[in-house]
Amino acid sequence: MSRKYDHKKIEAKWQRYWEQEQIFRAGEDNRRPKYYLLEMFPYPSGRIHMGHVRNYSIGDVIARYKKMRGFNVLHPMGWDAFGMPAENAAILNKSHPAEWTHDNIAYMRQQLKKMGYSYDWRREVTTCDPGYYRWEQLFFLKMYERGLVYKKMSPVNWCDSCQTVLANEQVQEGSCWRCGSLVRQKKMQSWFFRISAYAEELLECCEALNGWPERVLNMQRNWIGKSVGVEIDFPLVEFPGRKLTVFTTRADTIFGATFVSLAPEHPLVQDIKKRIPEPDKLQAFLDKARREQKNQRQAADSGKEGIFSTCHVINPLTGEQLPIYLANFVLMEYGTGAVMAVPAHDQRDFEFAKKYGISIKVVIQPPQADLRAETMQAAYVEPGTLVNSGQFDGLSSSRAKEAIADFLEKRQLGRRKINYRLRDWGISRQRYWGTPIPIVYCPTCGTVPEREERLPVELPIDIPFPEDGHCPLPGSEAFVNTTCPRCGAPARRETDTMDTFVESSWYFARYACPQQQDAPFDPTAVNYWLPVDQYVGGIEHAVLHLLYARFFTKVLRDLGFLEQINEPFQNLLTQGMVIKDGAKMSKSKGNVVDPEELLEKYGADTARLFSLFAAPPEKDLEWSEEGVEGSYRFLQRVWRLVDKYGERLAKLQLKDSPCPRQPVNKNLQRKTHQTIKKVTNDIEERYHFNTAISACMELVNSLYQFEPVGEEGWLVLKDSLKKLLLLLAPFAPHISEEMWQKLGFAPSVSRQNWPGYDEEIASEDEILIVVQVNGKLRSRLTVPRDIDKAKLEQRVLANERIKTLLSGKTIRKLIVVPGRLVNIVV
Ligand code: ANZ
Ligand code: ZN
Repeated sequence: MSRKYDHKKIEAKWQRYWEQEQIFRAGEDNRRPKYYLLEMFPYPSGRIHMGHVRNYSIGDVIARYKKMRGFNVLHPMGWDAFGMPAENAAILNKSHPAEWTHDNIAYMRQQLKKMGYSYDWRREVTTCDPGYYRWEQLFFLKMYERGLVYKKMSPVNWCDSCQTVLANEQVQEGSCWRCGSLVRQKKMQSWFFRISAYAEELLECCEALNGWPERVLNMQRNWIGKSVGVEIDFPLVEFPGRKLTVFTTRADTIFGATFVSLAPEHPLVQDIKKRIPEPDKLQAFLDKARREQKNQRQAADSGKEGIFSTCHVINPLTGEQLPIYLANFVLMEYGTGAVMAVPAHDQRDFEFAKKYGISIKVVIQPPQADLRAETMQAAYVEPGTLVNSGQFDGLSSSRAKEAIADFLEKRQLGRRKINYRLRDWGISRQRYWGTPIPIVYCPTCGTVPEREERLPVELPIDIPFPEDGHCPLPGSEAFVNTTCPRCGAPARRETDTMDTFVESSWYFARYACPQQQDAPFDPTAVNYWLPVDQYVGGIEHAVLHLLYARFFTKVLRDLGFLEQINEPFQNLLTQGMVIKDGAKMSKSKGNVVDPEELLEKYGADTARLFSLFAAPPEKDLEWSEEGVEGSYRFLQRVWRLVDKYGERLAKLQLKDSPCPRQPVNKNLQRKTHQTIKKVTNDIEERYHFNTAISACMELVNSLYQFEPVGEEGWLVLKDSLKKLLLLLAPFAPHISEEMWQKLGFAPSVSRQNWPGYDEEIASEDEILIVVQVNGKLRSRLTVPRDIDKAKLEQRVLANERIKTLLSGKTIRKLIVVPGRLVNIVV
């Protein structure tokens, strides 16, 4: 065995060993508790980056730790393999997206293997395989049957030069991220998943997700955006017999409404246009509003603009006529697209009223204050007591909301209503590299779902991929031409593919039975493994992926595919970013460190240790070359220790747990048990791997100070080193395996049980130290039992009594008898 720490040789050796011995293969086993550890699977972009290293190292520590704790661990890995980058790269390199993707997967797979992650590689899932996406097409069909999928005309972001719909994230300041041309809103037929049908359940279940960070839950709650309010019908003055319905959460303010604002897209605008004296001015306003991005229009600080429609409504409670304005900040997608505007109590309405000279009427008084419209500088938006509100005067806001809702419902002027901000999930993409939507258009039967027996609808691979980036599907006669599943006549296939977020919405369930041929899931396997016990991934998915996956889990449950689970991820750990020179490591910033360089120079164990040691998982991790070197030095330090004693210790038979009498030996044993306790708690309670690793470093310091004497000393040393290696194994598995073997233990350390600790041995009980000056008893001190020499001397010299005795004298010698006494010779 080599004496130098040769990381390359050692890492290759143990990776081979783990693979040969199938150490990380997982299978259902009812005798053992299961533990499903999952990291968010990567997009096969070409190479792994430091963000992956961090994410997967965190996951791997937990997986290895849980295995050592006796859990039957499932730890799979796969590829989120569809998506636009493959198409763009293919255009750039004149290759095919499939080829590019598979090459990348092959490269990244061997990179991950070099990191020594404990994946069960037999369970690898690749989402662009027909054997995977065929099940997604089946889910689509089942959802279609149940009305959970529908097609509708809706505005989308469209880039003329790229000839494609862009996701909202792909629109940057109104322009296409790829070619820079202006993106326009285009109305198109698109497919939607009815996630809104699950809004309430998705919201309610947030309460039960106590293993999730509160921050993520709040982002989900806000995204779902439940609002409890009232819809109120306002009769239209200029259109007799017709009504305008508004949605409000503040029915208590209805007496304060002084105008009504409409979304530019509201259907009533068409009627208004016909009778307005200056339709051109109105049209100019509408065109401008249309160009503005939705989010821009609603931002609190953006300019509030509007135009008077020349029409009016009647406030059903006061009988007053109120002017109708079109306003750019009212969104058609929310509520009814119409708002009763109360400038005294809504800030946007306040600013709008000031700008357009509309009156302001106070109807809510704060406690102990007398608001006046003339002197108000801003809207008063808090609850209060009603004034100027007829029969409702004197009621509190909350009571008035109920009373006014009752009043409106009784007279059929309005109704209680719950609104959600959550919109249905638009999954149509006019892209090639995605799962084909299994729908056929027949001239006689119309829109017909594909028959299950004809799945998968395979994405054709052997078609030319156009250089200008056009989607080749609509032009591929072989793909498009088919027969109607219902009548058999010639028909055409849908050429939209699904959003790639659909594949990542259920991959975690497929890992339970990736080879299953005749069904998406094997009930025994999914019932055994799901839900995921611990999910690890980036906060950037707080809403999108995590919400979609939760939705999909509930849909699959209701379709009967997953029976016993409501939620996919029991616990969620969101790791921070990897930062370099103050910015997130990213290609665009040019500050990336390629993990491959780390692997080459220092090895996987160092790369893992650094990314775990430099920060707790949720915090950002600042890249530091010195930090990497520090981790490397630490591993070498442990290596040398084992190298120094290994040969001798390998011959020594270790009895179960030594029972030392000597204080020095006892001290080391205590330190060892304290370290086990600390590392265990840091992992169990908070995943604070950084403090766990520094505890191991301290133990290594103690081991360096330790001089083994006699059989007892050597036994304690071996016991302590053995436990150190067990503690290090999840963090730096390769070197731990090698040193484990060097100490004479049979491989593999990865198969061992996590060490236990004895609370009594670990307890830091205190001892009494006798302090002498020139041999005479002068004082007694209580100190921790394992206090080191330097600290003990400090404590003695800081003692008031000793200080006075020593004043003016020179200390010639300080004799320390550990655990007993200190003698100062002056
Ligand atoms: C009258 C009122 C008075 C309002 C007041 C607020 C304060 P959330 O809580 O987010 O649901 N609103 C309704 N539909 C809208 C739309 N399509 N675009 C923009 N704003 C809209 O917000 C509900 C409130 O947002 C509603 O209550 C409505 O203004 C406005 F002192 O009605 B409120
Ligand atoms: Zn037909």
